[in-house]
Amino acid sequence: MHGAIRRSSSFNTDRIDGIYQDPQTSDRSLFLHHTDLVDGVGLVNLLRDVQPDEVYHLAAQSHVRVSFEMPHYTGLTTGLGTAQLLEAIRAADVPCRFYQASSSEMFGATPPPQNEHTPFHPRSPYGAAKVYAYWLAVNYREAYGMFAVNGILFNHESPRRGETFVTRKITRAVARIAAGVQDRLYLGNLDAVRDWGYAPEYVEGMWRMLQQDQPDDYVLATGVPMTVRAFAAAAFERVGLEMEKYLAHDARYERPAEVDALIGDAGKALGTFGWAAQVHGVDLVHLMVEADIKALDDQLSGRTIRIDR
Ligand code: G4F
Repeated sequence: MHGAIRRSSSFNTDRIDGIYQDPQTSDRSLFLHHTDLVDGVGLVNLLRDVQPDEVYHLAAQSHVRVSFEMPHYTGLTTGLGTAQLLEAIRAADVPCRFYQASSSEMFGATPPPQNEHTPFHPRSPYGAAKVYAYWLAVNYREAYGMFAVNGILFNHESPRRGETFVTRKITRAVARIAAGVQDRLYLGNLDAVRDWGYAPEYVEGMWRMLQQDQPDDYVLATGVPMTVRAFAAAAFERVGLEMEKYLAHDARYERPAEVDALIGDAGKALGTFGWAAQVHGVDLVHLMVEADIKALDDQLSGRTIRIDR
C-alpha cells in the first residue's frame, strides 16, 4: 500500500501510528511518499513509479468553516486538485480505478433525505469545490472510460477525527472537563442536524465501490439524524456532567451560510453491495468519549510516547 503525504517540518503521521512502518522495516507493506495536489509532475512521476490498481482521492482542504476564510485555496486543492490528479493518471497511463471522496456537503440547502438523485445546492466554498470535483469524476468516466467512482459520504467519525470538527471537539473537551483540565466548551450552531456514522465502516464501503463490475456513484450514510446539541448532551451524559454548566456559545464557530440538515439514504449501497451502517447515534458518541478519556489518561500519566520518525 502506498500513501501520499504533504511535507511538514513537524511530524504529521500520528493519525496512522497504528499502521506506520519505518523505512528500515524489512517486508514493509506501507510506503509513504511526499507529494501535493498542486505538484502535477510529481503526481505523474509517483503514479508511474507505483503503478497502483486503485487510487483513493481523499486529499482536500476539508474544513467547511475554513473554506469561507480560504475560498481560493480550497478551490485550488479540493476542486482543481482533483483535475490535477485525474490528468496525472491519464498522463502516467496507469489503468487504475479511481475513488473520488465526494461529500454530503454538496447537497447543502436541499432538504433531506438525500440520495444519489438529490440536486446539489452547496452552501460553502468547500461544497462548491466538491461539486466541481464530483462532476469531473463523472466526466472522466464518460469521456475517457475511466473507472471513476464518487462515494458521497455523509459525516463519518472516529477517535481519529481531527480535533477541530465538531464531534471530536466535543468528545475531547468532555474528557478534559471531566478530568479537570478544561473549563468550558465553546460551540457555534447547536441546531444543525447531521448524519454521523463510524469511519471504519465507511472505508470498507469505499473499497467495496471499487470492487464492482461497473463504476457508479453511491451515498454512504446511517439515515439517523442527530443535532449538534444532542451529540453534546450524550457526550456530557456519558461522564455524568450537566452540559448547561460547561457549554458556551461563540459566534466565531458559526458559518456565513449553514447546512441545516443532512440525513442520507444509503439504499443503493445496500442493494448493490450489501453495505449498511451499524454504529451511529449515542453508541458513536460514547465510543468517541471513551477513546478520548483513555487518550487523556495515557497523556496525563506519561504513558503516551511521541514516536520520532
Ligand atoms: O464537524 P463539522 O465541522 O462538519 P461539517 O461541516 O458537517 O463537514 C464535515 O462533514 C462533511 C460531510 O458532510 C465533509 F465533507 C467535511 O469535509 C467535514 O468532514 O460541523 C458539523 C456541524 C456544522 O453544522 C457546524 O456549524 O457542527 C456545527 N458546529 C457547531 N459548533 C460546529 C461548531 N462545527 C465545528 N467544526 N466547530 C464548532 O465549534
